[in-house]
Amino acid sequence: MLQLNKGTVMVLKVTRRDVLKVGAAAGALTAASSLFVGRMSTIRAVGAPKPDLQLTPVEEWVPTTCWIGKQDCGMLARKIDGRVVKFEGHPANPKNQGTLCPKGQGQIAALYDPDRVKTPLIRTNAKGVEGQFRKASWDEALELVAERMNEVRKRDPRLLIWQKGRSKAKKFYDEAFVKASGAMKIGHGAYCSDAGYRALEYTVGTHAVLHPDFKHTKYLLSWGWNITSAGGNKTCWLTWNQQLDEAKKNGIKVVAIDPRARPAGPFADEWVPIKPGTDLALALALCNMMIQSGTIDEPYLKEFTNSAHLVKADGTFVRAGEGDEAKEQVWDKASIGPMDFGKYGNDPALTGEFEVYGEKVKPAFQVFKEHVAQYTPEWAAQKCGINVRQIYQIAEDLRKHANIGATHVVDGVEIPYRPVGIMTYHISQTELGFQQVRAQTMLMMLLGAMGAVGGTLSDWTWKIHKGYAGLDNISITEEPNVYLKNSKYYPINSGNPSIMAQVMVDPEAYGVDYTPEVCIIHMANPMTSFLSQKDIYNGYMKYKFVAVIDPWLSKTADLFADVVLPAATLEKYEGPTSATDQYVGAQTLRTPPMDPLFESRGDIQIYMDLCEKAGILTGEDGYLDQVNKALKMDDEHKLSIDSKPSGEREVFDHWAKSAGYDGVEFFETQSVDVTGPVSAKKRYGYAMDEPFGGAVHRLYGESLLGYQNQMKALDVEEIYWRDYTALPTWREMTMNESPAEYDMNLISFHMIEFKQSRTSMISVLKELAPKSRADINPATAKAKGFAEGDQVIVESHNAVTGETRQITVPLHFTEGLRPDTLAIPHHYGEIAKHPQTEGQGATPNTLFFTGKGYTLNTADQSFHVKVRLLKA
Ligand SMILES: Nc1nc2c(c(=O)[nH]1)N[C@H]1C(S)=C(S)[C@@H](COP(=O)(O)OP(=O)(O)OC[C@H]3O[C@@H](n4cnc5c(=O)[nH]c(N)nc54)[C@H](O)[C@@H]3O)O[C@H]1N2
Ligand SMILES: Nc1nc2c(c(=O)[nH]1)N[C@H]1C(S)=C(S)[C@@H](COP(=O)(O)OP(=O)(O)OC[C@H]3O[C@@H](n4cnc5c(=O)[nH]c(N)nc54)[C@H](O)[C@@H]3O)O[C@H]1N2
Ligand code: SF4
Ligand SMILES: [Mo]
Repeated sequence: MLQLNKGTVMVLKVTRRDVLKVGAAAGALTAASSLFVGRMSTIRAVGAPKPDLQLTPVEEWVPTTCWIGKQDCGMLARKIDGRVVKFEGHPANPKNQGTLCPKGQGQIAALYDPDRVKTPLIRTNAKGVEGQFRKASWDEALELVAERMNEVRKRDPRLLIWQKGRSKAKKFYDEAFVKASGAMKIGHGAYCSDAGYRALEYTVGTHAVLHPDFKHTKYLLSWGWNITSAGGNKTCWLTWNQQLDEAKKNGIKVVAIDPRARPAGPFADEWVPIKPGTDLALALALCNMMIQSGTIDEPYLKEFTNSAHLVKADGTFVRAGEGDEAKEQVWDKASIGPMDFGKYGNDPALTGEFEVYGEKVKPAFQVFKEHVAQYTPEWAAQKCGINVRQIYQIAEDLRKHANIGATHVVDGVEIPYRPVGIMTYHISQTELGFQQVRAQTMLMMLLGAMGAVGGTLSDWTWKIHKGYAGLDNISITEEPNVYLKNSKYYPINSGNPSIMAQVMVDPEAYGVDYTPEVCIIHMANPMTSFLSQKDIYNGYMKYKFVAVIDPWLSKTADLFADVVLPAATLEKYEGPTSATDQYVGAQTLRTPPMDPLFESRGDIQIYMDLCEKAGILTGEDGYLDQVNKALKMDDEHKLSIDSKPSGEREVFDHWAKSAGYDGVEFFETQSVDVTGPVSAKKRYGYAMDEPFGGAVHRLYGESLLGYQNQMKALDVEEIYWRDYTALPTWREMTMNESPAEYDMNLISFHMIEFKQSRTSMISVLKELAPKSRADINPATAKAKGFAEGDQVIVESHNAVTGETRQITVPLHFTEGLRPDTLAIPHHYGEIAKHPQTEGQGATPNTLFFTGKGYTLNTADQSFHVKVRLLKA
């Protein structure tokens, strides 16, 4: 039976008898789908058809989604006699269009891994050392977790922490469980790209970092985008790569700004081997050069940004009116006087100096212009350790491609056309990352390229996040929570578990009067993924009870779990998930190709079971009620809040019906609902009914300066307030204060073979890259007397505390790396107790530091430190 519908693949069942028939009708099949032709011939080659139907193996292709990666690529699971034997890319999913990366293919080994956690486990030895566990029933394990969770919840809900890693099905976990249990959620973003998220939320209001509009962009600054091995803004791997490939055919020019050459590899037209952590210097110099050459989009700056707002000598805006009615003033060139910003018909000045209410004032743009004048290309070349000619070339290319003033009609809407884009994501996690991403965004703002056709986009669709208003109106508290939310240390705060760990060790030092006692860890492996390992270890030692939900005995579980609850891998329902590639809208759901293996359960099932035991499943504000709210279920289809659903399938059946499908079967058979092209009005901020959703883009960060003033008044050290400046401002990096013998910059990166710390135990992936290593330029290594493959001690130095840390790794030579930089990949460090991870070698997360100097002003983690090499 072969069914095709709207180009979407349905469940396909084939027996050998069918193959004979298909062989006879090969022409028809070819017309139907070339994908299946390949598969049929494989089946035919397996063996001659046998007439005995009893022995006929049944082949099925069942849809599911990749469970490893962050973009849940669509997959078809090939099943023979009910057993999954292979995964292929689902052709109808816009995100991967029939392809899979090595990890997508490799997850077959994860599914059947005999070393998964097979039953719930209960710890029998002390914490902080290799774990000893006994098997337990689900009932016993869940009862124990529920009891410990309830005890603290009732005493003081602040004592219950829910630690999440990279998100999936947020509505079930982050929203419903957190609300039903009252736990405090802490995530992983402070190690991912949260500094960039905060920068965009604050500057233009979107909740994401930066990416180009591949269909139209002609010039791309691939700014620390690991094209060949990682995801960039918002994706996992395949989506952007396919779009880049198309864009290359259409002549896009790509400039890779990265200490390593490999990331952009053959896709880059030029490699700018920047010194780690200096990207802010480059961005500021480029802003200066754009202004100097007059390459600015004046209408955009005047109408949609605060560039024209008049700034007083104390750094605040001139306002007229009282209280909430007070309006920012601009200098109206026509009436030669101040006027409310945005008032119809005004033509505000961007430059000059004026006198208003007896005070000398300047438009924010003028202040910015004067501020960046100090950042010359020659200065930046020296800071960034690059050839000044490359900076001039970038400036020239930006000028050439920006097309200021041009428009382009998309979907019948005329939209400014500025085909210059930036892709940037994880490199927001550098010492100056928040202000760096702000400066990168401001560079695009000067050109009018934010939200323009071919320009720089951010989220999949242009939406204003609550952070836009929220980050502008923070009330600093002197009694912060344990991760120092809204504190005088980190007013803008990404919720960093390493900071929390440091606070847990010494709460009084930060004015915190409690220490959390119970932690539920879901889909996170803090001991290997988070920085710095030593702080995480010390923090976790403070917990009285830790439950880990994980398919493997992660390093974190091994050291700290009192209870391990075995999660299924992809054999579960999970979602719903957007499958958009930014041009086509689509919705998908993970549907299980088979039942959970061993005694594992799907995560959503685990939460329902746990909530039932804790008495918070049913009733108003219980888990089911919260699920209804999170999924916006309509009245007719919402789950009963009086009784437990029969399973995850029933929950998703309700959701699917509420969302207008016939039921969950739609996703079990078709996998993805492709809803059609994303309209220009949704994609381009400019094209929205109210451009940019009404958000005034913040070139000038008045409230940032306001936080600095409050922080100073609260007597906090300069190291905390120094980067709270209205305009991104360069300062020398803390790490450069380490003694000169720490002469190399350590960086880290993702590898195509692995996904974070969730794949290093997968045999077929581990074979591709068996061991950790430190990449080094051969010239540097030879000058230090090292040969390729030598084991070396890498020693890091904390410029604030003087602490040093060491790991031992083999050297790997590559010409494609700055000579002053050492690069150690993520993914290693014996990330789970597992035969495959034994002897894989060290993680750089042992070497990095957290806290003063190494944590950004937004409580985000920097991934840079100074190191030296010693003979092992
Ligand atoms: N040195 C270095 N460190 C880094 C990075 C780097 O570039 N260099 N990158 C950082 C980045 S960008 C990120 S996003 C973080 C990610 O860090 P984490 O959020 O900790 O992500 P993972 O490492 O994938 O950890 C996921 C854990 O969840 C488990 N798991 C996997 N699938 C499931 C599931 O379906 N259910 C449950 N319950 N558990 C599951 C895995 O076995 C693993 O133990 O790491 C950061 N750490
Ligand atoms: N195969 C694979 N794909 C992944 C992941 C994975 O683990 N494996 N992880 C996913 C996740 S969670 C994320 S967050 C994304 C991350 O996607 P990316 O941000 O594209 O990837 P990273 O490897 O984190 O890339 C960081 C790049 O920054 C460079 N770099 C380091 N320091 C600096 C610096 O100071 N300046 C500049 N300009 N460059 C610097 C590194 O050399 C590296 O090439 O990838 C996603 N996709
Ligand atoms: S790109 Fe990511 S989501 Fe897609 S197959 Fe690879 S690991 Fe899975
Ligand atoms: Mo990430």
